Amino acid sequence: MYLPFLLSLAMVGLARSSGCGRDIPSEFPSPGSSKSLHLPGTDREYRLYIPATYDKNRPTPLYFSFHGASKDMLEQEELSQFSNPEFNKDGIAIYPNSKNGYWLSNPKADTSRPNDLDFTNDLLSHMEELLCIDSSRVYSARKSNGGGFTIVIACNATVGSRFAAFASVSGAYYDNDETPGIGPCAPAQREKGYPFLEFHGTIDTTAPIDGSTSKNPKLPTIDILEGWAERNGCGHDAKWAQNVTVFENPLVKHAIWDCDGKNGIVQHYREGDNGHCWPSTVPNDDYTSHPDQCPLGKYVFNATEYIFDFFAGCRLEV
Ligand SMILES: *[C@@H]1O[C@H](CO)[C@@H](O)[C@H](O)[C@H]1NC(C)=O
Ligand SMILES: *[C@@H]1O[C@H](CO)[C@@H](O)[C@H](O)[C@H]1NC(C)=O
Ligand SMILES: *[C@H]1O[C@@H](CO)[C@H](O)[C@@H](O)[C@@H]1NC(C)=O
Repeated sequence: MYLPFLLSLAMVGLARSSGCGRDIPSEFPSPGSSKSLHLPGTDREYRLYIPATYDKNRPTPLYFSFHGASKDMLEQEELSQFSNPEFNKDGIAIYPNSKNGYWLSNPKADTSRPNDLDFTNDLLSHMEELLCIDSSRVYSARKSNGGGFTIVIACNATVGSRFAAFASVSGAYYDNDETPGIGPCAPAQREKGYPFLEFHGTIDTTAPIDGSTSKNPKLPTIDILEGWAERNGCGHDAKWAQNVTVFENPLVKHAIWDCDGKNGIVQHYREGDNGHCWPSTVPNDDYTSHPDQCPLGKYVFNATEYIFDFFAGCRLEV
């Protein structure tokens, strides 16, 4: 008799989306599986994974995972392993597909409206309406060009403010101040700031860690990290609080910024002897298909594991 009362007490603090209490729509995957779908009323595709533990009455975290340039949602599901319950213990994973292989921020992206920001915003609303989402625990992770798009999302006051934290693996960071539909970085103000986790290989030649001035200019990773440190309340050009060795061979350094009482709000893994590859201790497609970029064949840690750990500590105030 007291059970519903106890249950409702247990849910205090969670942000229940309007989809809570609804049955899973018949076109969606059944719990424990994935399916490719279209966002209704658009030609945009995405892949959705619902965990076996899904309960329509319990708000569930939602993890976005965006593919790299000229890749797609299926490849990203395989690469990021966000549908693998060994990494993703209990969340819904969603893999949006780009229009033409490129995300807004890449010069080759299709910038016509509705653009990738509109799509991301609408897709999130669609999920919140149809599934029981914990709106304080919506996250965004990406690879490469997707990594650059992470920044685009975080920088947009409307869309970025709906995500609790951001992760980028080997991000390609274009300077988008003049790009139509993006413009200068202008995130909404919020107390908890914008947690940002970045991974980058020191021998990446696609999105070089120190940036590139060649045909597709990209910004140095350190500028991106310091930019988020500054927006999170660290001073201009703030140095990291720690930069520790986590593996000796290959050398992996973990840099952490503590800003304005928000410890570890910006973090970075600098991966020695790794190129444009999603770090994994089990060889993934990056390692098997691009031995030139990923000469070690696999890596000493799993980026996915670190991403889920980082996200677990980040919630929006709702
Ligand atoms: C932010 O994204 C929203 C949703 O896509 C869009 O309508 C708005 O124009 C964007 N804002 C800026 C400043 O670009
Ligand atoms: C951390 O230390 C490494 C090696 O000592 C250095 O190359 C790097 O610039 C430092 N900082 C960051 C943010 O990686
Ligand atoms: C990936 O990293 C290795 C090495 O630390 C662990 O042994 C694995 O358990 C881990 N995989 C997962 C799914 O966390």
